[in-house]
Parts: sequence; structure tokens; C-alpha cells
Amino acid sequence: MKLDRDRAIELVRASLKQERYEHTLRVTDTALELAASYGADQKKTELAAILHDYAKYRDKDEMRRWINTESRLPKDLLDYHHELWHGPVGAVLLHKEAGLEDGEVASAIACHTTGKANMNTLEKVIFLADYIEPGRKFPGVEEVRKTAEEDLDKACLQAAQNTIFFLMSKGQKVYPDTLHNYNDLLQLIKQK
Ligand code: DGI
Ligand code: FE
Ligand code: FE
Repeated sequence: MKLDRDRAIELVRASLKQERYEHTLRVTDTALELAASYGADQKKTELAAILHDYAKYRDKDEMRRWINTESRLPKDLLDYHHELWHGPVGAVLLHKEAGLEDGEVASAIACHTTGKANMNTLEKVIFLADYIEPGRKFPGVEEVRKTAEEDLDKACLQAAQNTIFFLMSKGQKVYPDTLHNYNDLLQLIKQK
């Protein structure tokens, strides 16, 4: 079966709790607005946003097994919080279970929690939409929403910075891609 918008909605309706499903719909609306402003493909944006949290409720041990056995998945994930696993594991499972063939959509899903260096516009749009969707109440999110109206890179940088502050304040490890995302955006903005 072709993985189009309607099939994607069916999949997440079946695999997500109601509140997470509603988050997904808000991320999709937000991502489509950002895509229109910053020039990302609307169809890819819609599919990536709907599916970004596909693996959010997978069993931790199942995800650990996938990371151990699937060559596409970075092994260092196992040294970091399991909250980081659902993006990369979700991208692989969507390929295996649902026929997701689009590598750009898969990549945006894979890095939606941490970001990474050299993100393309689609990846930035999904990363940011997940952070600023109207249901989010993180400290500082209102400022990021304002910045998102003017500059995609600056808004992603603020989101990355807030997340790193949050993790440090709780004494948690920061995944290398989270730091790579921050460093890369900082450099990009300095060069503008
Ligand atoms: O799946 P969602 O709840 O919609 O959002 P998400 O995929 O952005 O996951 C958010 C969680 O991920 C939040 O608790 C912060 C955490 N996170 C993001 N980057 C890192 C991280 N946690 C650790 N330990 N290290 C990181 O680098
Ligand atoms: Fe997520
Ligand atoms: Fe999410």
C-alpha cells in the first residue's frame, strides 16, 4: 500500500495515544506553515510531521534490539537516554513496516529530537515545528515562536540552546548530534 497522507494518519492513529496524536496534528499544521515560509516541499513536510513520533510508544527493549541489529542505526544511541531512540528507530521501522521509501522524509523523522549538523530545510522545519507547536509550554518557547516568523536558522538555534540548558540543569548527558546542531547553526548565523 502506498504511504500517502491518509495511510500515515491511519498508522499514527493506531500507534499513538490520543494526546500524542493531537500533538502530531499540531506539529503538522505548524510544519506546513514553516514549509510555506521557508520553502520546503509541502508533501514531504506533511508526511514527515505526521510520522515523526511513530515509534514513541515502542517498547524500550524492542528499540534496543533494533539499534543493536540494524546497521543504519548509530550504536552510540544506547549510551544516551531512551527518549532519543524513537526518531532514528521510527525512521527505520517506517521503512520496514510501512514502505516509507523517501530518504528525505526518513531523515527528517530520524533527527527530529536532536537535530544534527548541516540540516536541510525539511529537517529544520520538522525539528522546529516539534519544538514550537502551540501545545508546547517549554520556558522560552514564546521567543522561539517569534523568531520562527523571521529566521528559521535562528529559531532552530534558540530551540537547541534551550534544550541544552534544560538537559544541563537536570544533569543529563547531551547527545553529540544535539551539540553538532547547536555548533553548526551558530556558525551558519555568524557567517550571514
Ligand atoms: O517526542 P516529543 O515529546 O514530541 O519531543 P522530542 O522528540 O523532541 O523529545 C523530547 C525529549 O528529548 C525531551 O525530554 C528532551 C529530550 N532530548 C532532546 N535532546 C536530548 C534529549 N535528551 C537527552 N538526554 N539528550 C539530548 O541530547
Ligand atoms: Fe519525538
Ligand atoms: Fe513530537
